[in-house]
Amino acid sequence: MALLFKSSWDRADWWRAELLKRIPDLDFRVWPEVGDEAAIDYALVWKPKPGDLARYRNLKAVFSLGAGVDHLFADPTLPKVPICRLVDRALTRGMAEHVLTHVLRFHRNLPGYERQQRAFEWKGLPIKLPEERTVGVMGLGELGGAAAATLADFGFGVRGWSRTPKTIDGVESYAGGGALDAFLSKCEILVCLLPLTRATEGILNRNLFAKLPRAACLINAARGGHLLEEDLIPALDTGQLGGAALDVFRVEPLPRGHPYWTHPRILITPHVASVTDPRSSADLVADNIRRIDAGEAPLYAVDPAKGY
Ligand code: NDP
Ligand code: OXD
Repeated sequence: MALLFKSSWDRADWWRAELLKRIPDLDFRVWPEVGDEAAIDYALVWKPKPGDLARYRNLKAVFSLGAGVDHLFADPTLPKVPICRLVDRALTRGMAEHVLTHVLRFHRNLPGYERQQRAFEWKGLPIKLPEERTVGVMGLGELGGAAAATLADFGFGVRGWSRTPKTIDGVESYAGGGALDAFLSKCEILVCLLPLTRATEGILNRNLFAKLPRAACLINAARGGHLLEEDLIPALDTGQLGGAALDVFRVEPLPRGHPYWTHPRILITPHVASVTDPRSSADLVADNIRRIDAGEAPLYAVDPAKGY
């Protein structure tokens, strides 16, 4: 069986080594050395160009090299085969770590101390206990659910928002559009871990910011498309938002002249909140290949109607 690998970000040699350990007879092909297109059974891809996948007419499934599948559904010619996302304990742990790091940074007011240091100022800033701080997580799936649980274990007051209600120890669940305002009303730190779909595109906008407590901080580790870019700086400059930690952007890498680079209240990381590691992620891809070959349904196939 043949698998086509295409990504300008992930390491083909690492994936080849990890997948061949699990399926020694796998014919692992790296784009553009595709060979006979009709022989390709599986595609393992990150951000293929629209139209790229339609040429492989015997595809049995498409595997995303990430948890998100928005990069695949952006293609109107996407083959009608199972589209599987990555779910992996290392990816989940990495995201929980990213979220905890940034929540603690805002919670302990490190941005304030960085500003004071530049002004040679020696002054303690107000401090709160974690249980006096409310953190809200938008999206309580594999990643958001684990991040929320980690924050709750740490002692924060945690609430989460998802499409359907959730039961997670220490996390107050808010579900559906009707509960969004109530959810937002107490979030001093807001974490976005939603998938990018038609329903969530641009959800982080000035109307939403206005519903947060004043000086709330934003952590966006989901997708750049969730944020209405032009609404962020005005919200920071008026003090409605106190700070933003952004890992994802509409255009990546973030263009050199973009105002986010130099804004004093924005911290940028280059889409590294949690990075796919083939040493663990190859388990699911190999498992799914075996399942499909045995006529079974693959794991973590997304619902095209929902888009995630
Ligand atoms: P999941 O599909 O497991 O979870 C998605 C969550 O969002 C679910 O709780 C779902 O609700 C909720 N949701 C979806 N649509 C809506 C909506 N319209 N209103 C309210 N809630 C909604 O995804 P993951 O947790 O695995 O991943 C989340 C995203 O994180 C990925 O799509 C990707 O964009 C991003 N990501 C970013 C990385 C980075 O390094 N920056 C790394 C990996 C992922 P319900 O449970 O009710 O269905
Ligand atoms: C992902 C990502 O979706 O890396 O996994 O953004």
